[in-house]
Amino acid sequence: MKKIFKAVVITMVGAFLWNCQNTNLDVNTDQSDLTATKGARTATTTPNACETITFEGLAHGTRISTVTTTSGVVGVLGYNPKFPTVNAATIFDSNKKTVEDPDLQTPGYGPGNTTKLNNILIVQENPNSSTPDDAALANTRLELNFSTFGGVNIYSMNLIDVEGGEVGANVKFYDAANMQIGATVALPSTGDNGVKLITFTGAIGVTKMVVTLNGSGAIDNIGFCVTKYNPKQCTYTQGYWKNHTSVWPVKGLYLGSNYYTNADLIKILNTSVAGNGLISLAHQLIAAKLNIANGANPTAITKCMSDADKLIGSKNILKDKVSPSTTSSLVETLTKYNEGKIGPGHCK
Ligand SMILES: [Ca+2]
Ligand SMILES: [Ca+2]
Ligand SMILES: [Ca+2]
Ligand SMILES: [Ca+2]
Repeated sequence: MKKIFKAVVITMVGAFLWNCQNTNLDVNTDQSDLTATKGARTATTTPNACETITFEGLAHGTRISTVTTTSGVVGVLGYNPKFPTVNAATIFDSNKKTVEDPDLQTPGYGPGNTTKLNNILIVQENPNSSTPDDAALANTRLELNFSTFGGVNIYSMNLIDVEGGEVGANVKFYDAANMQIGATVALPSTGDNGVKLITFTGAIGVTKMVVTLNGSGAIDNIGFCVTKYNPKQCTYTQGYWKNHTSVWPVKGLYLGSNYYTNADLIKILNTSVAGNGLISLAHQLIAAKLNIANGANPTAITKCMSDADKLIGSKNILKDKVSPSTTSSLVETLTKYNEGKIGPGHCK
């Protein structure tokens, strides 16, 4: 029964791969099968395009769905599992010592809470109430969506009042293809009324940031820069990367849900295809990911890469086998990207 199901899934995946360049196709929003693409993109950012979302200029209790920055409008969503259809993202003025939430005051009595944060962002406990009050519920989350102006590099955030049983809070970053970027970042305990500055590395090309608060708490000061892919960062073929392993910009890569070190990846590149679609796909996917890690703009193949990672799933490249017809359209598109026929162009 399980085998039949697997075969059906592979056939379905194979069928929609034919259109992997078609950006009209829906992105799979089922996050259960998202795989991490470590090997941080080394795209550059321009310092003057960097800014911080402070949530200032809005009244205590304002329900918000967007915040305007000089780079563009950022979508804001607050998810409260008790009121799943209501956007519960709410401004809380932390200058106030409220009856409901004295532990959200800044400066305050908690560890590291020495600076005025003014407005902070909470998930409202009861969206029908006009009194701002953070929800003490598991799986409340705050999402920031940067997709209207492309990818951003998220470098820091303030976290407020995450303590005790609330530990388990985390941050996830997603790219334009809704693929998770890097690993889930576990958030530390701040202590009661505590404030911590959380810094992120490798969160580049982010279109959506999801902060899951495992209870009451707040966030502020989201530091980001607009990701600028260097237009001169052209693409190289898989043959180039195979023969220039000393200049690889990563220490390893995810192919599907498995992580491979550079030694593993070199072994894969030196394995002949021999009628195995998984190997031919891995050859082009490795080259594409190395090109992107090297700063090449991934826009032309983000959907294809996402499809390729989904198709590979938990398969072991060096042990498993897939029919070449299942992977051929993906291989073709990734090869076009690596050879410069689509995307930023081949390196001169
Ligand atoms: Ca603030
Ligand atoms: Ca509360
Ligand atoms: Ca508290
Ligand atoms: Ca709390």
